[in-house]
Amino acid sequence: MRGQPQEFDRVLSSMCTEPHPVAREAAERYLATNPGDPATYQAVADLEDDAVATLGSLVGLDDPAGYIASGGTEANIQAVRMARNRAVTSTPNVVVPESAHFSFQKAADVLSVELRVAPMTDDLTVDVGAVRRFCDEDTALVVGIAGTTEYGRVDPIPILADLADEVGAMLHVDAAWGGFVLPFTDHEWHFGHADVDTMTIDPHKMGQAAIPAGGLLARDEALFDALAVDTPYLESAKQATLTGTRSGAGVASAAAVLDELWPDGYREQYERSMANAEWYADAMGDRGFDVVEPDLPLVTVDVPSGLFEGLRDAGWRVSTTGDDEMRVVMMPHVTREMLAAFVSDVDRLTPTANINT
Ligand code: 0PR
Repeated sequence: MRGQPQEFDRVLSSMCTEPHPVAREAAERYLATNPGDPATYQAVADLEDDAVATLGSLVGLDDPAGYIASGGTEANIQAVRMARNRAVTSTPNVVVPESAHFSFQKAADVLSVELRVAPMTDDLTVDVGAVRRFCDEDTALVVGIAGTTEYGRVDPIPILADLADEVGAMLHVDAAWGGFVLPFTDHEWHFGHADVDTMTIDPHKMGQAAIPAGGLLARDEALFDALAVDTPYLESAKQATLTGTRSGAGVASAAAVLDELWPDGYREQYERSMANAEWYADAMGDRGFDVVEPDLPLVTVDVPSGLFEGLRDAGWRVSTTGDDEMRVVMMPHVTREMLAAFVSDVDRLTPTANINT
């Protein structure tokens, strides 16, 4: 077999990270199990129940319904599918913020729903006035993002919940990345803060589980009825997941790491990541760059394209937003030493970068 997986020591824009040691160990042990067939693979099905129960504690739900999906994309598609299948109209629409992850475009495409994209305000959260204008009697779902992919911002979830309620739509919160840091902030984002129906929260991002481990949660088990199909040749009668055979490795790793880190380990990680975000934002601000101040541990900085290319050439795995700002995500593998080395490369490359742009 050719090649080596990349090291994480220069990965700065990914939302994935090195799995926690307990996640890695559990993934390996459960590699050959299939939670899609719980009657045969009972042990991993029990672990999935544990993982969902702990995710419930993160998001203010006492009795959560849900499952470990292949990732945030599947969870978002399923949330749209749930709302579409429950809607009474034959021409359903879904109102999403402009900051929504591109998985909602995939959802709209495969599910034939109309996507109405509401712009952001200057604070990089959704313009609720626009959401209000876009909602009508055909709106099946309103989406809010709790930790946007590009800027780490949190939409006003309680206001979106009220707007959804006014038109009889469901409310989905995409906390795929933010869900493991938001419990340690003052934001109002979860089932306990507002009338949220469904949520995406991915253990394989900030949760430090092995890939694939996304999460879809719902306020009520009955909501999953809209997704269930009959499974005549399995011992379980119905299946509400999108995929059939699923990764027992992902499920077991999520259960193991949630058990290990919730809440104290995740709190410590949040504090470390946030301190790194503030340190890096200050360092770049001091050098005269335009910095989008971090709210969650994700920092976006406007840098000249020549500098960005220079950093890529130096081996840094960085990427940009749609507006060409360089985005650094303070994942657990991102240390202060890494950031210091990165900033010193910024210093080394800055004169060249200025000449190139
Ligand atoms: N929702 C939000 C808010 C996301 O940020 C993402 C992914 C998703 C949903 C979709 O999740 P899955 O990728 O698990 O289906 N955000 C990252 C992005 O697109 C995903 C990513 C992760 C990209 C690691 C690169 C990478 O190395 O930027």
